[in-house]
Amino acid sequence: MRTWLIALGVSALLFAACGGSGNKKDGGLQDADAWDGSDAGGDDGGLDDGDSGGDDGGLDDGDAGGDDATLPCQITADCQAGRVCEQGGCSDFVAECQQSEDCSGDEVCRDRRCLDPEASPFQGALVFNELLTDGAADEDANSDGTIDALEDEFVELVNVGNQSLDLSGWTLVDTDWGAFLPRHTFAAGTSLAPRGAVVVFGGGDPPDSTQAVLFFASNAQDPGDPYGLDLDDAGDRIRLLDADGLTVASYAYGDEGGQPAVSDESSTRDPDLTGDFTPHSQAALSQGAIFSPGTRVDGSAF
Ligand SMILES: [Ca+2]
Ligand SMILES: [Ca+2]
Ligand SMILES: [Ca+2]
Ligand SMILES: [Ca+2]
Repeated sequence: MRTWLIALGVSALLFAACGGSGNKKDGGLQDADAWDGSDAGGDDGGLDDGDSGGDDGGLDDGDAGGDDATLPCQITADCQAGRVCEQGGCSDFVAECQQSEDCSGDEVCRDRRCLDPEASPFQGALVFNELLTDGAADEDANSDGTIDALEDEFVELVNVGNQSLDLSGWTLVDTDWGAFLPRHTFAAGTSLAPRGAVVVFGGGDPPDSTQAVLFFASNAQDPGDPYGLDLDDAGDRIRLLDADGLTVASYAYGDEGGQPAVSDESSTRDPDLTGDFTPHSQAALSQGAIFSPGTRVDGSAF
């Protein structure tokens, strides 16, 4: 009898432990952190925070077993509407909060996600995938015949959501933002389809845009520093802001924290869209290429 009771107790403890660890992972929008190059990887976890016991109750119920992840996916655009891509599978959206009191710190509850109050509602829909901050690398990134330290700098962003994004009035700003003006402002009518990429070079004569990739030269009108993306080699932080000035995505490197500063080649996600940042030539499928503006590291389309 005594042995039986001990066995029952151990089973209950194991059950509670497994239930708890599963719930830690199932916050539907934890990927809102994954794309942020400046983010150390921490996640507030919304309602999961107090959820160390076996009973998750409430908002997590649909996702406890993880068995609704039936379709393989890379990004949310691979899933049906209303579902999100998490850990390689499509799953139902899981609310993080119903009200701001459910969130930690200064975060607010918006569309059932815990978000920084400065965060755009579009956060997570678009990621920084590749950046060349050292425009003096040994090849001609914008393919205009000249290697130029300002003109060949670029940022590559990809729409990883399910819907086309209207980029009208969205801006790229760097650390100097404040008294300065944006490094680039997207023109009215600029639309980016799901899985579409947009590459903004510092200047020069970029390739013509295609249906899959939009190419631009930065159009900074800053009288103090009128030209280029101004991506300092030693470190900087560049942010994409929506038309309301709220942060959609950011990437910090070097002396601004976040990722290491990379010289003579770009910094890219490996694998594309979802992976951690690495020097481009070290990405698994790059075959030593030093950058790939507008394509995956192996030169194929997104
Ligand atoms: Ca630079
Ligand atoms: Ca060039
Ligand atoms: Ca700068
Ligand atoms: Ca690329």
